[in-house]
Amino acid sequence: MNLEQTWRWYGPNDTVSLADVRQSGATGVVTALHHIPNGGIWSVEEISKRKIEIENAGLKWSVVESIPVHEDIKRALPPFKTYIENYKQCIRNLATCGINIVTYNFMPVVDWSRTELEHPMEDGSTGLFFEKAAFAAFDIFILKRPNASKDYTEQEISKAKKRFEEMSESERETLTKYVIAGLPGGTTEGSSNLLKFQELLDTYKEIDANELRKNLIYFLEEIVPVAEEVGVKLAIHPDDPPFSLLGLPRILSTEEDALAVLNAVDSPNNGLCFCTGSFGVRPDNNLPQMVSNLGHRINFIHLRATKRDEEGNFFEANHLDGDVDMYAVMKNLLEVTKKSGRSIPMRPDHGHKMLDDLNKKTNPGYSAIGRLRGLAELRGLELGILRSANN
Ligand code: DNO
Repeated sequence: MNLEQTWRWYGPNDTVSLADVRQSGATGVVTALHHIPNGGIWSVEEISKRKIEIENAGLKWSVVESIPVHEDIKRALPPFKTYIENYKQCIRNLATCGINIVTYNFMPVVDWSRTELEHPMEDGSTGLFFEKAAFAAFDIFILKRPNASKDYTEQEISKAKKRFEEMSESERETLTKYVIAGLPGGTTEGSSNLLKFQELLDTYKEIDANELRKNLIYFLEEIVPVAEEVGVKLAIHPDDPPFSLLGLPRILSTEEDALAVLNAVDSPNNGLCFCTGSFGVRPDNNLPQMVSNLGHRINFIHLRATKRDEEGNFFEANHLDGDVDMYAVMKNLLEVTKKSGRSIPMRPDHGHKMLDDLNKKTNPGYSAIGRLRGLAELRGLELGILRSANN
């Protein structure tokens, strides 16, 4: 059985239009009501309006990515119970409109993080890059987070210092903006200045990974019964990158982390967004094996490949390159769909900026042509595996 092919669309302001999406070969759209503030209720009226717009373009709204989880829920701070009730109402309203997969994440303060958005690739395209020394330079020398240096080795600190000294003022500003304001489509609780950002980090001082996991499980115990009742499947996105940043706890970086959350509330509605690019940054994550072990709870799939080095840097490679064994991942995903008889939606994640897109203003990682290349390669891979399995 095929995977359902979908495409992330940022809504009416996206430079890639729904008409463009229609030509990509995807049949489903992944989107969110980005104009509604975190913690607010998505009304049936607002959801329907967006849904009709998508359907008028000959597409289907397949997946919500994301309903952001308010920071107060992650910290279990009042009025978090109100925000949880609002979240339940969003789930109910989406179900009323026939939309039944919801992606979210539980990363404190910062969602996905990179240090460079247009890193030159060998072939002339550009891609997203996470440079450990640049991130540490931000943490220790720009933000000057108290005790930040405790989180790095001597060698990392001296590299970060050198990196900081090399940066121009405008490079420092750009890096700061990427980290504190967050990247488009993410759920980073944006801050306008370093002081406010540090204040936000401080609110997590007393919250370690165990505490954060407890808060996630509480949240799930509340919302999963509603999701079950109305037939909505939840899909938690892993940490990107899959390790702690800025001293913040992170709890969804490995298979063990995923199992702890999935088993704590044991329901098919409490599922995972399997993101190969996020999990793939860690060499100790065996992705094909994770697909097999977690497959029954995978409700949504992001396919992309990252390429890491020994220092902890990684860049986003083309979808079939990098460290991810995409053939084995795809093969095991198709096994999962065959066994369960359900088609899981997937989307090509983070393409390179290439060809005509190099001169356009695009959302980082979400330009059209690079993702088109990714989707085409992934569809070909899928077809090849399906056909040869049937022979
Ligand atoms: C980045 C995205 C993330 C993702 C959220 C899900 O490209 O994969 O921003 O949408 O973490 O809640």
